Amino acid sequence: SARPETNITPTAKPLPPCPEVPPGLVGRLLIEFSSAMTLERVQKENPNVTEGGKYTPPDCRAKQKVAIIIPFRHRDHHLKYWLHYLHPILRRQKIDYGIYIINQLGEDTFNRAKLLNIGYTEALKDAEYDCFIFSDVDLIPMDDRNLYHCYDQPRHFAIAMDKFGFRLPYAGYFGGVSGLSRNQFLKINGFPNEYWGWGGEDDDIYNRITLNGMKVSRPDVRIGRYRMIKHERDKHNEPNPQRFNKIQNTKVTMKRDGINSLQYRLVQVTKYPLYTNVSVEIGKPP
Ligand code: UDH
Ligand code: NGS
Repeated sequence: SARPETNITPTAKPLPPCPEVPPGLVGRLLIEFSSAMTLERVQKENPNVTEGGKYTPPDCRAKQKVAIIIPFRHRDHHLKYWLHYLHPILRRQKIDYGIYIINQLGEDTFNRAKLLNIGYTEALKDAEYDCFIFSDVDLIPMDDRNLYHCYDQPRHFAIAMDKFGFRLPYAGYFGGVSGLSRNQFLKINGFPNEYWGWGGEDDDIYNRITLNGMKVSRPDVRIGRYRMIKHERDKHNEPNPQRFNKIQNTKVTMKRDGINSLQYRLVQVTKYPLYTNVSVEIGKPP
């Protein structure tokens, strides 16, 4: 019998799932910050990154959609290197991702963890992300086997930084680059909003994770290596004298201070070719 010819519409073949171990990884990388870098060059080298700094593997279906969140103010020089190194690494890792720069407007005291909470919130307004990776702008992985996706437990990626002699500075260190799934993030009520200035907010996040019955997951020390771009201490991010006291009280404060109490003013969202810029007013310490 004749087939109904009108039903023959060409349908795209469904993509296979991305392999657990991406085949194009190269392992150890040479990372340096002496050659000049421009956004034009990075754009030319990454033609498949789409507006807002997004990328989806063309040949396989990634299990997770990953938002990469960077707390930011006055670090354009570092951002160029970060984009130069990370876009190709993430592409080889077959990550389905978007890059979000959370830019604190004004010159009041910096607040890293609050910016990260804003990044989580704003990224979810943009797309249905499953996984959130929080990275300082000056940290570049030295090995592409350090896969930027989420794990069964909250992940600490930057475990062997050059400035610490390629070791953890202390067992509970959770700074630099970390990653939580949406569920893991909500389980700890997100991050604290009340750490103004430098220090302690990463320790508070570590406390939240362990107090909520989770454990930090880490890569092998030979793989979790990082270079930090050397720089002077920033203005308006002085060490917070309250930090030692505050990290003693996470168990109490985490219930009221977190994603459930986040307040800020969204001023502008701009989609650039290599990243999405989210500029915000976050207030100042009481
Ligand atoms: N950040 C900014 N702008 C700032 C402050 C911080 O973008 O003004 C972001 C940036 O992503 C940075 C991250 O927040 O990587 C963490 O900043 P930090 O100051 O807490 O940490 P970092 O280790 O510097 O980069 C600490 C002071 C180092 C002084 C060393 C002097 N030799
Ligand atoms: C701890 C800080 C952390 C910080 C870590 C590494 O002492 O926030 O040092 O700092 N905790 C407190 O101050 C309570 S670093 O050597 O990178 O400047 O991340």
